[in-house]
Amino acid sequence: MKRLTDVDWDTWQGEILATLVFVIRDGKILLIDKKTGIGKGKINGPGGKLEKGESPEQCARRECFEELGIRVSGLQYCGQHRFQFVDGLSIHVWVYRTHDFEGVPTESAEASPMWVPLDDIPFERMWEDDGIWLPMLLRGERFRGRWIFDGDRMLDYELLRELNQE
Ligand code: 8OG
Repeated sequence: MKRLTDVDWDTWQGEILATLVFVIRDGKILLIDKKTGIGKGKINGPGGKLEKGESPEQCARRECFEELGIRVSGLQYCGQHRFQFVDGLSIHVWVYRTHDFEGVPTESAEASPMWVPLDDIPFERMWEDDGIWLPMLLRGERFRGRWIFDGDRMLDYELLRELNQE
């Protein structure tokens, strides 16, 4: 499995369901140095796996609180990604942005927070795909991505822009 066409996307279901949240305020984006889990050592937005019975939005809020101690609200849905790894792992990720939160982002066992200027995002320390779709999120465009990864290495992808309608 190396290309998008090697996967039957009609029947594809992520074995892991997860979320990502990007808080943007005063020209800066809130990122984390991820200390555990998938993508440990990379810079990312807060987020994580859905728990049983949880909606993606509930998961997004819970993860922001668990990882950084902040209460986010006003989450705007930005898009979805389907990640297929060649070893069989598959992850379906719902992505949100917001500028509303309460509390002070604080380091936890899972994450260390950083505010980064929007024109200085450290893409070289992030997942390879982020440099492709995060600019769309910043422009307020909605997206739908499908990606093939071999470990950290991106092998193939398709990124579509969606109409901004629910
Ligand atoms: O629970 P855990 O933190 O391990 O969940 C995985 C997190 O990693 C989840 O927030 C989704 C996120 N994630 C991937 N792949 C990618 C990716 O390619 N880019 C970004 N930005 N995040 C990813 O699983």
